[in-house]
Amino acid sequence: MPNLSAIKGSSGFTEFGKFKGLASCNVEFLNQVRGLSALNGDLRDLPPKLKSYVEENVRLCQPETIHICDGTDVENSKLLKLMQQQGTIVPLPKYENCWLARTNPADTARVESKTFICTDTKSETIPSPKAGVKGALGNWMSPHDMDKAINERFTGCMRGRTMYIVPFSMGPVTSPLSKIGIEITDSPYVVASMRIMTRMGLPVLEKLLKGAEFVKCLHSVGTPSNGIIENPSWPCDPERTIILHRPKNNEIVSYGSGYGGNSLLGKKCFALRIGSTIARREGWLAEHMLILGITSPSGKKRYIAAAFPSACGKTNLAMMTPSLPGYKIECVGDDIAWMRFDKNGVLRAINPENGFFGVAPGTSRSSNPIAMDTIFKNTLFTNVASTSDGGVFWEGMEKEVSSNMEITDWRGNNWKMGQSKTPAAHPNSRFCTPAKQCPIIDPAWEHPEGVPISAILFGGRRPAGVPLVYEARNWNHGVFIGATMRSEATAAAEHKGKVVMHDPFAMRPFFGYNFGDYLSHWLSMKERSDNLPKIFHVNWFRKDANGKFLWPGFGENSRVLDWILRRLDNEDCARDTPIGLIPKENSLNLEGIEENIDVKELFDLPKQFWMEEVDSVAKYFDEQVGDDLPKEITKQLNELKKNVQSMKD
Ligand code: OXD
Ligand code: MN
Repeated sequence: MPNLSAIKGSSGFTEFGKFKGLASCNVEFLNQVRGLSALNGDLRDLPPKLKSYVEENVRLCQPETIHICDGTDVENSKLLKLMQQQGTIVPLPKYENCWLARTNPADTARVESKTFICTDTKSETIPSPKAGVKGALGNWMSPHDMDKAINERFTGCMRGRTMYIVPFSMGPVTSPLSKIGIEITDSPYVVASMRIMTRMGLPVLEKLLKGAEFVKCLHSVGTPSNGIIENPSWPCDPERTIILHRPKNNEIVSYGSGYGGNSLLGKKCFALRIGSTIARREGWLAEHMLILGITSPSGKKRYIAAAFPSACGKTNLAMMTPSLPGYKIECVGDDIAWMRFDKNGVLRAINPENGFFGVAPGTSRSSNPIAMDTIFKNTLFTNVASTSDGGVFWEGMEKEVSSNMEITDWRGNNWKMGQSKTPAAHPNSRFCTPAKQCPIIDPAWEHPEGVPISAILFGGRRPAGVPLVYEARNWNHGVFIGATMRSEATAAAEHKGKVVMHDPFAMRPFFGYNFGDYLSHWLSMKERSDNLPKIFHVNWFRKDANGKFLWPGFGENSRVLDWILRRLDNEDCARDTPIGLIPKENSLNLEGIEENIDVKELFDLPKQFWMEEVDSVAKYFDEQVGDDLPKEITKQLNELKKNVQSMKD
């Protein structure tokens, strides 16, 4: 049995020396590695697939050195030191082990337009849009074009750099629901972030040695074709950035960006895009959902999964401080859920991640005190503003810094509260922080069997027409509600403005395969259980005619969860409407709420709005999904149309 003792004994660094000039030959490569030091035995013992994956990419990328990551503290400290020397991060002395990275301003968000899924045929990846319409459900690339894109960008792209080999697990290492990945990257920032966001290092290598399969994740920040790196502290190649996925080979290739979902390949690329294709093959669900545990005043605990588009408050809901007395919320995850029916038909979920990569602006003592109690140690901040006392600042923290504090914005310029015209923190600035630091992390958050899910919520930012909460009549209706989700665009990707976009299942940027097939897969889950979770739609963001939010949100959302739990207990507190079940009059607990709530307007269903909504959904399905739309979804749409037509004006 191979062992890792040499790596374990290496005090953190597993460097395999200088590899200049050994670009071409397999045998030579391995011989050189073997000849280097006592550590070589480990490389020799690595599973053949991993060995050849590394070897293949050394040949392609031509790094100067290789570093196999063991995930230890010693290793992490060395990487942090290196990043400081390179100017990538600065320490934040106000806190314990916290760091701030400022990116190249051209590299600040996910790039959906440059993200592709590669399959033999286009229809495996995306439904065919109607003639003359631009597809909005993902981008396809042919295998030939993918190979070409890789060769054009990756050949020699790591010259002069270290290639890090990052073994990581999505999900607890011992869980049968987890999956392993290997990220090859030339970014120490990515390594340090992956160490927070995933389980990374030796325990994963051990599992690989026992024969576990892995998803291949190749990443480079890139080198522009003219060879000039404008901002050496944050190398990237924005013009040629590309994020590629080949589901057939469980393979991800990402070039040109060091930021978030573009570079931390365990997250969106693996856990959602490749994850959803594996989930389809294996009969489970990989979803863009938070997972929370909620205990009612009677002591009964349930788990809820909720899908909201990027930057719509998943982290806030997952860490909510309930305003309703007697309720307790505990957090399992804030972004991704992998869910599978067990042999008893119970839907079990794990959070495949190990940390939170949360949007910083808007997070404050008043909006999310739990997050604020989580993030001020062992955290890597990116593109937030900094304060003269060695701390951080972003929009929403105005009451949390004294007025004489000097602030430096995310670009490194002086910034004055109330005077500067640009935001202090980039709207998509982030904290990357270990989940276990969350004071309300659920005791079962790492249970290998996952937590049992009783309800699924869909939601988005809907300023008009959509009520605070409604319940699906059954599973198929719930799938339809997920399919028709829409939300105002946010800063998480490159979209601009307040346009309301279709974002089915909050997965539009993350589908790994044809959305029509994805819908069929969801519909087929019905066969797997007699005990399906109930499905709901929520909207915390409805506004009145003056543009003021009708619902206070945050901790008050516990009132909506209370109603949902009562529905799970089959309480007779719902009434049917053309769109689904909404709370019966006075059944939403508003006791003690400070605001004046216009319940009538919150639950109003304007006929005109819903007629337009039906038309917009019908147009979207027709233009974007066409023949790939499952018949059941068409049936649900016709039913909604009929119901809406029969509404009173
Ligand atoms: C995220 C996103 O970073 O959805 O979670 O963009
Ligand atoms: Mn997300």
